[in-house]
Formats: sequence, structure tokens, C-alpha cells
Amino acid sequence: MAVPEATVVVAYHRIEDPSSYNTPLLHNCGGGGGGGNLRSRGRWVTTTIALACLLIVSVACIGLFTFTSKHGPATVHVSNGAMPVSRGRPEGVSEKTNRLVVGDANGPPYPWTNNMLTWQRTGFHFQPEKNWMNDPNGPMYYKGFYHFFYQYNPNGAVWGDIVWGHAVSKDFVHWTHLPVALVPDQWYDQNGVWSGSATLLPDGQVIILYTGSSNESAQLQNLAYPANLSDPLLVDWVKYPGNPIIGPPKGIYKKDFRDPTTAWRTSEGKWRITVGSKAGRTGAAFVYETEDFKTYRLLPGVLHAVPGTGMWECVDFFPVSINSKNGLDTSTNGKGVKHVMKVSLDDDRHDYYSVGTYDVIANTWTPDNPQNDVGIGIRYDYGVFYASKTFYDQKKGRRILWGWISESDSEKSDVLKGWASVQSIPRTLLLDQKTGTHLLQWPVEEIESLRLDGKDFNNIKVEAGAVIPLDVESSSQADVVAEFEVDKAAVEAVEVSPNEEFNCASSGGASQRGSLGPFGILVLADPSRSEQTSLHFYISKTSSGSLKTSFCTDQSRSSQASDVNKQIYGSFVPVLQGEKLSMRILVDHSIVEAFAQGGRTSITSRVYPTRAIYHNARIFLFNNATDASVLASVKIWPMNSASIQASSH
Ligand code: DQQ
Repeated sequence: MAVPEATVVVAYHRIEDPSSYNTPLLHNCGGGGGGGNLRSRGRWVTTTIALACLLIVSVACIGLFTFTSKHGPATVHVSNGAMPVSRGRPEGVSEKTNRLVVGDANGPPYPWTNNMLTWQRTGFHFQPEKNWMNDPNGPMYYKGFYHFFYQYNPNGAVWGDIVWGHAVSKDFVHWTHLPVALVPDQWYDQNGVWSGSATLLPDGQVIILYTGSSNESAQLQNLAYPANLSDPLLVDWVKYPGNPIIGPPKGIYKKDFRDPTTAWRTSEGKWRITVGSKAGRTGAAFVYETEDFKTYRLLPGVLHAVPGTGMWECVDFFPVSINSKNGLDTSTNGKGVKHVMKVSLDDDRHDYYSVGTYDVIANTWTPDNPQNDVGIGIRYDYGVFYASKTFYDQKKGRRILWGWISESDSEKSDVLKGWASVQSIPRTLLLDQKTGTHLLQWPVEEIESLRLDGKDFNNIKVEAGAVIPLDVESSSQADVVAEFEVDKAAVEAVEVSPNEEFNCASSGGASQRGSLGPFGILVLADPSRSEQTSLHFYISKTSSGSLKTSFCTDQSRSSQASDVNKQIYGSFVPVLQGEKLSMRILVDHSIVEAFAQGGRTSITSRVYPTRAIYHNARIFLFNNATDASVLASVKIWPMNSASIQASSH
């Protein structure tokens, strides 16, 4: 492809006052929560100010009414007492604030100290030096460097003013930050340079396709490419002068069309991409074909659609091998290949995938099992993990998954910290050839280079009801692997519980005792366990006598603070004949990434302890089953910190 000359992207000059992010906004249209909130806070407010406020609210309401009558029901962007300001939704993307904070996010916050907040920053996860980050964008391996781009707000610790941050690494562990790569400097991306993907072409060209939110908040797809292909750092980027290259298809609302994928090549030598959307409540992925990345043809039909799933963000579409342990390049197709589709559901902010078959002629992808269809079946992660993206690492022949891990504390705390969000440890992704339905996610092997001297705890019998401290100092940064064997006689003797529908989220967490669980590990626990975060298994016996295993986390006692999310979550995990129960946990200050059964099920949590920090962050084994002891073997490595350097550019 010959990409035409164009202007090199110039620096982006902000004109807004960044302090405006901290300005409390008056949001509600009349009465309700907003009125109450205003009243309780401001008995001292003078009549004049009250009248002025009323006027502002009325004008806002008229504006909202006009918007509503034009576009149907308006999205909620209110702060009604317990809820923080809504970010993202009014602009036409998924919610970018944590709406699940327990307690009153606008009330008196927990008295966080600098010491506590400083502890929350991670030691070996990817983070910008400061400010807000969200989706991973355009990951690729180029001339000896892993490139990582990300949605970034250079002006504050909340979502807004989105540009593409950029960093490089030789090993996925140590990173160097580079200048931002793409900034909103054109009418078609004035409102933000949103998510997109990179494609490496066989002739050495590098293509980035991204969504621009235009001056009118229309979601338009755009092309960018490196200014200098001989620069391995790819510091300067050029926007194609013919942008935008694709607009929303007929009948699709302008704010429902975004996040182009990496392109794949068909046997005819043409390139295809897919872009997520929705029609009514049906999530859908449109496919475009191109030969030169400048002109595109919308193919008839859709790659796939699922009623009731709402807007599909950050669609990902890639092949996996059914018989080898290698990842596949995105264009690979044919015998021995299945295709995975992943969608990020705008409505619930979870990433769902499904394994299926791609018919390139019919331009359709069909899930192997409709019950596991995208948006209704299996998730990459049962905790906090969103807007993920994979790429093929041609250096090591593997597919790598990145996911955005948002905060689950209050926005006020994020502003105090001066940063928000981390990225998952990149995960190697393979089809689980044993189940055929699941993918196996595993932290890239390079991360093991940070392991310091490990300590083994072998064959420890954990009796029913026991909690056993593991003698390791300070586990704020740790890699933990554990295996559990449940007493077989007890399993056989346990009564079938035909009506027991165990569910991590609603069945009571780590303190709720059942015959065969919960048992597992407590991390980020202080010596007296006034704070603790559990990762545990729970086994239930079904009416057929078979065992069903769940892998869960319980954050309900993770922090003394009231203004953080403390949900309990998890999912069933397939455990096959002859397999021991196993888990791996990466603890890195406020993020805990956990993988069960070799990565068949994973759970990522954000936790914000107030006491279980620094040298008080300990690890325990526990068994809260009533009828069975478990034999546990655990290895714990303290983890070194990664070096994350500022750019010299
Ligand atoms: N984030 C981007 C969008 C995408 C969303 C905006 C997902 O392109 O749909 O920051 O988090």
C-alpha cells in the first residue's frame, strides 16, 4: 500500500482549565436527589445564589429536553447524592466512573492518608506517570519493541480529553513512556481520539485505525500511520488527509459505531476489519473490506449480532489453533483453526468471548454453542477487566491479551492520588483444548523475571474452619501459586444438595460455610485480619452427584474504608477428571489478578486496604468448609518492581 504524504501530527494545546475537573457540578433537573443534596450541603446558601442555581438548572433542563426529543431518552449524567458524576455516557461511550462505590461517594470520604494512597500505586503493572488511562489500543511488536498505546487524559485523573498515550518495552515488564502518539487536532476527532487497533502489513507498513469522536460527537473511523518507518520507537504519527475513512452505516446512530479491529487478510488478498455497533438493543459487528486502507466497502449483513446485548465496544476477532500451543497471526484461517469473537458490553462493562466458526464467504461468525454466545456466555474475567484487545506477537509466536483495569474506589480518591487505572499484566491466550469452550489466559512468562527468592509451603493440612498464616514478610508485591486437594472421603460422604445453586456473588462469600468450601488464600490481610481479600474455591454436589466448582473473590472485608467497592464475585470453573484445584495470584498493591485451573477462569480485583499495607500485607491459607479438610501446597515469590521510565523525547 502506498500511503500518501500528510502533515505530521502537531502538538495539542489545551485551552480548558484542568482544575475544572474538581469543580462540583449541579446536575439534577429539579427536585429529587439533586435538590436534597443541595439542601443538606448548603443551608448557608443565599437566596440570590439559590435563584442563580435554579436558573442554571432550568437552562440545563431545557437543553436536556431538546436533546431528548431529538435523540430519544437521554443518557443519565447526574450526581444524585450517592453517585459520582457520570463520565463517558453523555459523550456516547460506556460509563467511565465507578458507579458501584458503597456508601456515600459525595458524603465525607474516608480519611485517606498520603501513606495509604501512595501504597496503592503498583510496582509491576503498566501505568502512566500520572492522570487517567483507559482502553489498551493498537498493541504490536515492531523492530524489537512491544508498542503499547492507551486511552489517556493528559489533563487529569478522570476520563476526558482523550489522546493516545504511548510506551515501549522489550519484554512486557520494563517500559519507557514516549510522547503521546495521537491527539485531537482535527474536526473528525476533536472530541477525542478513541480506541483502535494496529495492523502490520506484509510490505512493512504499519496501519492504525481509530475512532474519532468528531466536533459533533459522531463516531468516525480514521487512518494514521508512522511518519518514519525506520524509527523503531514510532514516535511520530501522521493522520491520513482523506480522513474520516468510514462513517456510521445508514440507520445507525452516530454515537453507536466505534473501535475498529486489527485487519485480517482473506484468501483473495483483500483486508477486512470489523466495527462494533448496535441497532435497538441488538449488539452487532459490521465488516468492511479494503485493498488500500483508504477506501472501504461495507459487506452485506453483519459478522454477528446478539439481541438484548446493547452496544458492542472494542470488538476483537482472532483465530486460535485447536491442536497447537502457538498463537496465530490474525489472518490465519482454514483447517485446525477456530475463531474467537470478543465484545465489551457497554451496558455492564464486562468482556465476553465465545469460540466459533468464521465463514469468510458468507461474512458470518457462528458460535459453537449458542448458549455461550458473546455477551451472554463466558467472560475473560469475572472481576474488573474491560475494553480488552489482543495482538499477535510475531517475536514469540503467541497471542497476547491486554485489558483495562479501572479503579473501584471513589473518583475523589483518584483525584487525590493523581492517577486512575492500570493495565492487566499482558496475558498469553490459547484455546483450552480440553474444554474447547474456554480460553486459557496466563501472565506472560517474562513477568517471572521479577520473582525474588520464593518460599515453599508443602502439603499443609488445613482443617475445616482453620486459618493458617504463611510466614512471608510484606506481600504487597507477590506471585503466589497454590494447589489444593480436598479430602476424598469427605467429598464422597457429603450429602447431595439438589437445590443448592451456588453463586459467588450471592451465596455469602468467604465467611459463609458450606460442606465443601469455601477454602483458599487470603491476600492483603493484616496480621489480625481486620482486612483481608479472599480468593477461594467452593465445591457443590449436584443432584446427579457430580461436583461443581466455583472460583470467587470476596472483597467485603478488603478495606475499613466505606468509599470503595467491596463486591464478592467469581464464576464456575470447569475442573476436569484428574485435575487438582489450582490457582495463581499476582498481588501488586491495589490490584490482584487471579487465575484458576491454568487460566480457564480469571478474576481481577482492585482493593484499597487501610491497614493491610506495606509490612502489614500478609498471606493466609483458610478453609471454611464444615465437612472437609484440604491439603494445600503453596509457593510465594516476592516480586521486584518493574522499571518504568519517563521518555527522553
Ligand atoms: N473507550 C473509548 C471508546 C470505547 C470505550 C473511549 C470503551 O472508543 O468504546 O475512551 O471503554
